[in-house]
Amino acid sequence: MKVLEAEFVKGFIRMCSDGWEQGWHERNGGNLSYRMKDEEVAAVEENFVPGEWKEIGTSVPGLAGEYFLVTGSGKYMRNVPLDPEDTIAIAEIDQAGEKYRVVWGLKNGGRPTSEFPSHLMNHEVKKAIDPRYRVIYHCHPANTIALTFVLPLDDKVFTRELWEMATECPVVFPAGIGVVPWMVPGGRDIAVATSKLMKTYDVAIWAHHGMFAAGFDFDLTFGLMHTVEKSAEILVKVLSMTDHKRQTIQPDQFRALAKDFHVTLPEKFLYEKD
Ligand code: 2HA
Ligand code: ZN
Repeated sequence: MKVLEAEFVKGFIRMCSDGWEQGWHERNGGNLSYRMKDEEVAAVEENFVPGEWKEIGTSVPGLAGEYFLVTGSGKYMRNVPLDPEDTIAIAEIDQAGEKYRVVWGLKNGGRPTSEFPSHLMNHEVKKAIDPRYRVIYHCHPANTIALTFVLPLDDKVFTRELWEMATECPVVFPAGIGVVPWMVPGGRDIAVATSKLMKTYDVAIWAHHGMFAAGFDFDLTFGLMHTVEKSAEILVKVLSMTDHKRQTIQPDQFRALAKDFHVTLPEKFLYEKD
């Protein structure tokens, strides 16, 4: 089968254009990766032309031998649907989890996203928790980023404030949201900090930069990002009108919601406010 005919590739490309249409991918901002299933590798491997092995820049032994569909460094999300063979790639991880090689795509050269170390370390953590996790998505959504200038950079505050903005939020991200303070992007340190949060959460906010989300498939991961950013948009509107909410969802109301919707909401987020 041709790579571009495979359903997982079509889903990946659609997610890139959906993110662009949301305004989350100015210039070459943001990146996406997908850990391929064995049957998906088998269906397209006849097209593979392996390139040189290169250092990942970090170690991911839990991903040895895995294949990833990933956006290219410096590539624009808005161009992915127009020319996927130039903008995305399939990369294979070596048996030590130290190196990768491009086996398809990036036909005009280049390498996987500059955030490949963060993506892979997040994938490694998520795969160990539940092998159904396959998607890691990074974007630059304006409202979430705006909040990192006014809210304390604290998991508890971000989670609680975003939960309060839309009743579906605690059901969509019951584990909460992690926050990484400002760090230099692209390197191992920010990858380590993010993957540590991914042990607990499916969402990590990078202060003054953007957001990472993890999920089982494209719909769930895009939907998660969309829900968090929508909630952030409502909070930005509220904070633009007033610094005081006249009414909001209360801790006991969250507890009642958790019971009916069969989710566990950690008590650390249901603190009493002054
Ligand atoms: O340009 O978003 O964090 C890609 C990025 C880097
Ligand atoms: Zn970024």
